[in-house]
Amino acid sequence: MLRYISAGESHGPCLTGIVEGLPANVPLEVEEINRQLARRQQGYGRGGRMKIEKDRVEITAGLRFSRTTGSPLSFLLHNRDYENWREKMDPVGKAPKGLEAVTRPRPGHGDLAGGLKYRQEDLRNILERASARETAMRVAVGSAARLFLREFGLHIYSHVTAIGGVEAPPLALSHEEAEARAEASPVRCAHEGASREMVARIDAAREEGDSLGGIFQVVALGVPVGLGSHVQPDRRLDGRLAQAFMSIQAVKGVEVGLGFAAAGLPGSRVHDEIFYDGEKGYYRKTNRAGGLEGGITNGAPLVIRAALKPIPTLLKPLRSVDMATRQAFSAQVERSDTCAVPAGAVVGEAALAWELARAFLEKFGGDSLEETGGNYRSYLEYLQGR
Ligand code: EPS
Repeated sequence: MLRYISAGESHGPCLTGIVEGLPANVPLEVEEINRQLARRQQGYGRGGRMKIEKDRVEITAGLRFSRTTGSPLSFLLHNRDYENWREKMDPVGKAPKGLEAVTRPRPGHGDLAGGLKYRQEDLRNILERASARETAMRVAVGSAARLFLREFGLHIYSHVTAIGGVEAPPLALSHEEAEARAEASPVRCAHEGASREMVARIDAAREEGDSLGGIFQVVALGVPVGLGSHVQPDRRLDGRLAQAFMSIQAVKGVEVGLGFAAAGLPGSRVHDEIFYDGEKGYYRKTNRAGGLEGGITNGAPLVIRAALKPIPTLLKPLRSVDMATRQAFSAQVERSDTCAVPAGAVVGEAALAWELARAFLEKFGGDSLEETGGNYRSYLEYLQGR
């Protein structure tokens, strides 16, 4: 069983992640994990915090000479910003005199609900962990999962399809080309014209002190038929992916394949007809299902989209109520991201990698990479004969 848990506040000393269940002998290049962390920090529309941080993972357990040993892996990401927050965020000792509590919940954040639920007078104790800073660790552990999947030829990429109402037209590009163009775009959008418009829309929103949401698509290639299962709700891979994507901060909707568009089309234009060829075996001419049928991967590329709401920390004031005085106020904020959709796409890649690695290990098992590989190859041989 592959699992992980993380801890860490946005302005605390560090984020910590423990991963258990990756087989032994998986090559994990720390530089590759760092490359993914850097990708998450980029994207037009990010705010001042990203100029402070330069995320690099420190792996302190479970890895020896760049190979997993099968023991739990321990990941550490330092928050450079902690230097500026030491007084307010020290995990030990006593609160400094005159420490100002956060009592003004920001609409759209977990502040109010979390503060009430956990009986916190200082909402910082909620917002620090609710922050999307946590996604840095999701990318670190997702990148380890991705390196494992790479051993079996799986590849994941993403592109942004909409920001602030600017929609990229549907692409008639190969996966390779879509990926290359997205990587070259400041907003991870594979359509050049739309990419420029998105940048302009972000500039306009920043001027107005507003924020923008959008949609990103994540694709996994080389996924074998048979990951996930139809037999229980919690084993359906589409359900698990929905959870993994919905739990990314600011994600408000998830689609698989045609997604919501399927609701408005007749069945004859939704389902992917099945064909057989002596060489290829079973195949489809379309992939409207997005690679999942019955909660099981069907061998086609996995296609997941997620919609992000605009970041709720606005420079433009929104009305709220101070929890200390119950008085109405409207707050001005000093620092925020205008748009985090490109970063969200990179987090989405990590979420997909993680869930696929889990499903892969459930199907093929193995305590060492060699054992997993042997099981995988024997399954592929069996499929050859079908
Ligand atoms: C975030 C607020 C901003 C973002 C942060 C998420 O941080 P700060 O409050 O320090 O300006 O930059 O994202 C990250 C730190 C990150 O690494 O992505 C929030 O409130 O969710």
